[in-house]
Amino acid sequence: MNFTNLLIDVADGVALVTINRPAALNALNIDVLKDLTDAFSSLQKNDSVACVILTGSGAKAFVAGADIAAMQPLNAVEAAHFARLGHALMSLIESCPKPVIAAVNGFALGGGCELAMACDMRIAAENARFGQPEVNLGVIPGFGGTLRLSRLIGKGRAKELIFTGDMVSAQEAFRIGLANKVVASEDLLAEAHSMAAKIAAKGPVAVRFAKEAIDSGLEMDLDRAGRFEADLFGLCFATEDQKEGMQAFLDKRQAKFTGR
Ligand code: DAK
Repeated sequence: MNFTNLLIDVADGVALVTINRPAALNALNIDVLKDLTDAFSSLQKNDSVACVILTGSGAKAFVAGADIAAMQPLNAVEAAHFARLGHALMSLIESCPKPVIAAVNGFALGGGCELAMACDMRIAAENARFGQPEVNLGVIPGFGGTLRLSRLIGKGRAKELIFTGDMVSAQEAFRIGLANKVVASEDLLAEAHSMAAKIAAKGPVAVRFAKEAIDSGLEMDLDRAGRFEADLFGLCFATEDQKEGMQAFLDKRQAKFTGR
């Protein structure tokens, strides 16, 4: 896979996807959105990939937002097209059958914060800054920020961040549940790889079902969500991994999962 705006490295079941536009702090223009869409479409079908890490190149930014220079002249129809591309990408990442970890190595603003929130987990370097500063530019978050931020940190805090456009530090992001953990900048990728390796060693079907149960379950009432979880639990028993996982426990040995 070769992309103009991305670097992709696959090793030991983990794909590292690096957005590579450091001169513009990895801002998302149409080409980056399309590259990311193609990359995730391909990675989700790649059997040698169990987990994906998404990060930005350079020490300063994960993604400093949608590309303001590219957006400024858009008319309403073009802006809606741009927003749809962004929404489709966020949904693709969110519904990716493999867990996606955002390794946030600096500014995650606007579309960058939205991209990080579409990932399953966010590990923040201590220099990370999160925010939805769109109101400073006369627009609102356009790639699902109003939806995902309020679901992640609650309505009141999401409104405060979106209405004020304030940035929060990595520590504050951790405190309010936007970041899963904060690590020293030099340890960021090692931490992300360590989490990814831990996940990659589990039964891939079980991890995928767990992601589905959490994401879809949160959008249902408890009754339906409970039945959905029970169905997915039942489906696990149609896999070789369930037999192997439980047999390995009984044999007091490490399970060897195959994803079947
Ligand atoms: N877009 C384009 N270029 C950007 C950029 C961005 N979002 N952020 C930074 N850059 C560029 C700068 O222009 C500069 O380029 P040169 O001047 O060197 O050519 C280079 O990156 C380095 O940036 P700075 O010189 O500004 O670096 P500083 O350290 O001084 O400041 C900063 C870093 C992150 C605080 C600052 O760059 C900044 O405030 N950037 C903008 C952050 C921001 O507002 N992000 C939100 C973008 S709006 C929608 C669809 C989507 C969206 C909304 C609606 N619809 C279609 C409905 C989403 C909107 C957004 O994401």
